[in-house]
Amino acid sequence: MTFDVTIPVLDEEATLHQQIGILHAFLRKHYPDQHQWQILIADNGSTDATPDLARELEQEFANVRLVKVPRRGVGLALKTAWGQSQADIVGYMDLDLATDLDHFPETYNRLSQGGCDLVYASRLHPDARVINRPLKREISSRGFNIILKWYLGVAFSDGMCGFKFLKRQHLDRLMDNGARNDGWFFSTELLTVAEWLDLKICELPVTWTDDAGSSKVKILPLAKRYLQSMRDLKRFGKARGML
Ligand SMILES: Nc1nc2c(ncn2[C@@H]2O[C@H](COP(=O)(O)OP(=O)(O)O)[C@@H](O)[C@H]2O)c(=O)[nH]1
Ligand SMILES: [Mg+2]
Repeated sequence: MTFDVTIPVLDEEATLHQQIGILHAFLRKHYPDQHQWQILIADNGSTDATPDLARELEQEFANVRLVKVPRRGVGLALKTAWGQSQADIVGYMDLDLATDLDHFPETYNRLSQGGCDLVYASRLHPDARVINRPLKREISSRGFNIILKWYLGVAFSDGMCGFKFLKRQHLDRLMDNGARNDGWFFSTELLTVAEWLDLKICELPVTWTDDAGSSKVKILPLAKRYLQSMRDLKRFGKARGML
């Protein structure tokens, strides 16, 4: 099966070249056929040298592509990149490669032959290993997922982890049924709507190494937006009779 790995980026000039190099070398080693896969760098509104560096990476590697997105937002970046994709499997991971790359082959196998429709990384499964996570992120992540379970009645363990892959054939249905957010909440919507649609969702306990210093996430404003988005999603699901 073919696959596209999307990396959403915003002002990542300091690490873009190095991290894409690591990812490309890893994928090349495991999937030597360079026509089987692409890396899509989805940039929306970087004001530093990120787009120029991404262009250089396009020159360096035949299967790396820059996807330019007109407005800000990780959800919008992913929807744009996946919308242009022709691959059987689409998904994303964070540029900091916080989720250990060794989980990718297992993800691919479970989608291509394991009967899974969507595979997501979980940091909250008892078998996950989480390294260097600041206490406030750990607490907010657990709290957020508890609220999700209670408010939306979902069964998945970790809505926000930046490592998810799915069969592209399901994407339109997911988006038509509520996975629409332009921001970070899109990541959680994907799992929620996949549950509503009875897709086969597979949880992957992962090794996750936080690089908290580089995080762009501001917890309080984000939490407020999440809560609003949760309410909108619940309304949408109810109106559609899915919940
Ligand atoms: N396209 C896009 N990417 C973003 C945006 N904000 C963050 N990112 C990227 O999303 C990924 C995760 O960001 P990060 O700050 O590490 O989040 P954290 O690990 O949850 O603290 C990185 O690859 C960022 O470059 C955004 O507004 N648009
Ligand atoms: Mg990070």
